[in-house]
Parts: sequence; C-alpha cells; structure tokens
Amino acid sequence: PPAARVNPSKPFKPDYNAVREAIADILDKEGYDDGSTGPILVRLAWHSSGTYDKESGTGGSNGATMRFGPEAGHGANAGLEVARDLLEPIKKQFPWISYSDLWTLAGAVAVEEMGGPKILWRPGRSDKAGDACPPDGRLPDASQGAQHIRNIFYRMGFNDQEIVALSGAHALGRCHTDRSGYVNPWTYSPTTFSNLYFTELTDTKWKKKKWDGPEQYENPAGDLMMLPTDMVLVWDKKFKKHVQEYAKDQDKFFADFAAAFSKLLELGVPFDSTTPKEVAASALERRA
Ligand code: CCH
Repeated sequence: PPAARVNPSKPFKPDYNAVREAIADILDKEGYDDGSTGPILVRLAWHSSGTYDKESGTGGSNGATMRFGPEAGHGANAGLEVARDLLEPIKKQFPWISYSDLWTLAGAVAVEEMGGPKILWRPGRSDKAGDACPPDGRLPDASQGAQHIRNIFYRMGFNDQEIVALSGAHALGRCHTDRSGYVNPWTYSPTTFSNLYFTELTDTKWKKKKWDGPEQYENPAGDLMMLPTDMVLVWDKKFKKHVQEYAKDQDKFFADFAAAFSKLLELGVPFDSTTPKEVAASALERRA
C-alpha cells in the first residue's frame, strides 16, 4: 500500500489496467532492433524470475534484486539495463507498483500484445534490498547440454514439457554480439509470438556456424540461429517429443506456454489468500 494517501476518505485502489496500457504504449519503437521492445521485456521478466531455487526459496521475481550491482552485473543479464530503463518512466508514473510487479507484468503484457496467449498475472511482489541478490550462475548457460538445462530448470521446479514450452519464447527477439556474444534471431517474425521456433527446429537443416564467435547453429541462408541449448531440444529424445508436438499444434503451445510462464513469474512469491487470481483484463481485450 502507498505510504501517503492524499485523501484518506477515498481509499486507494491501484489501477493495474492503466499500468498495462502504459506498458503497451512503449512496445513499438522504430529503430530499436526489429521495431519492438517486447522481446527484451520478456527476457527481463524471465531473468528476474529464473533465479529461483525451490530448496532454499531464494531468488525469483519477488524482490527485483537485479536493480543492484551484483545481479545486474551477472553475465547472463548483459543488456537488460535497456529493459529496466524503459520501465523507469512507468515506475515514476505509478510509484505505488513495486519494481518486481512491474517487471513481471511488463513481460506478460508484452507476450499478449505480440499476439501470444493471455498470461494470468497477479500483484503481490515487494522489492528487496541488494543483499538479497541471488548468486551468479542460476540462469542457463547457452553453451551447455541437456543435463545443465535440466539441472537449472528442475531447480526452479519445472519438468521437461515445461522447459520446452518456455523455450518457445525464442520465437521472439534476437541475440546481440555485444550482450551475449551470439548473433541473429531464431525466426523471421521476431516481434510476433508464435510456434515458429519449433517449426524452425524441426524443419530446418541446422549447421554449426563458421566464425570466430561462440558455437552457434545457422540455417542454410545464414540469417537465423540456434544456441547449443536450443539444439539440445531436438538432440534429446524426451525434449524432442514436445518440440514436435508444439511444431504441429500452436494452440497446445500457447496453452502450455501461458501456464508455464505464469508459474515462472510467480516462483517464490508469497501471495496472501486474498490476492485475486487475476486483477485486470488483458490489454488486448481492453482494446478489442
Ligand atoms: Fe533466452 N536467450 N535463453 N529465453 N531469451 C537470449 C535471448 C532471449 C537462453 C539464452 C539466451 C529462455 C531460455 C533461454 C528470451 C526469452 C527466454 C539470448 C541472447 C541468449 C544467449 C541475449 C542477447 O544477446 O541479447 C538460454 C540458454 C535459455 C535456456 O536454456 C526462456 C525460458 C525465455 C522466456 C520464457 C527472449 C525473449 C530473448 C530475446 C531478447 C531480445 O533482446 O531480443
């Protein structure tokens, strides 16, 4: 609740739809990457949540500790200052929302506005101090294999099917040599949420890229990419089964992604029983 209430006779009611609208308004940005800030906002929501460790209950979106030096400086988070800076004016406009609610809501709104499924989102996160930063190494390392991916995502509480569904977010956005060292997008529609990541994985002939950069895979035209951890999803039989299913059935992918992404954003968040399951209509519905 806000510290200062201007008019105590009029109870404060946070307007999450107004925040959704403000987020939707910063997505289109000519000249930035492929014309949308949506993908990097999804990555911010994911990296702020994906530090969760179910054994110790540490990490996760609650706290927004990536505001502080240790976590902001973790290699995996390179470039995410762009996303945090984009949201700063919205935080100023709605000072009552926590950074942790704002960053996760931005990821949900971005998915919806780019044509993806509705993501159930509810408020209740509070910001923590810098000493709550999780240790480095909790996010996946793109150069590694199946065992590593399983270790990382099982630690958060996900299973193989959820790992594959979540990875479908790589339909969006691109790699930047000055952030991760990798280059290019995964699909030809990097600002539209779709199952194209899975159809590219199953239908394209991927070859190791010959260059001085880190090991990555490219299509015959050389303008699309896969990380080693992306290729693992078709090299590992158990993962591949789900890749094939999502390549064939976009509705199934949308439903499974929505469930897994909502779960990701809520890992470690101590909601109280009065928190509604959903507080606002999606921006898409509002505009329809
Ligand atoms: Fe990812 N991701 N990701 N990713 N990611 C990168 C970019 C995006 C891994 C590595 C990378 C998820 C899982 C994984 C997005 C969403 C998700 C980049 C390039 C690397 C490297 C960063 C750069 O150079 O800018 C690895 C490894 C894994 C798992 O093993 C999951 C899960 C999600 C969300 C649910 C999005 C979106 C991007 C694009 C960002 C942009 O700026 O365009």
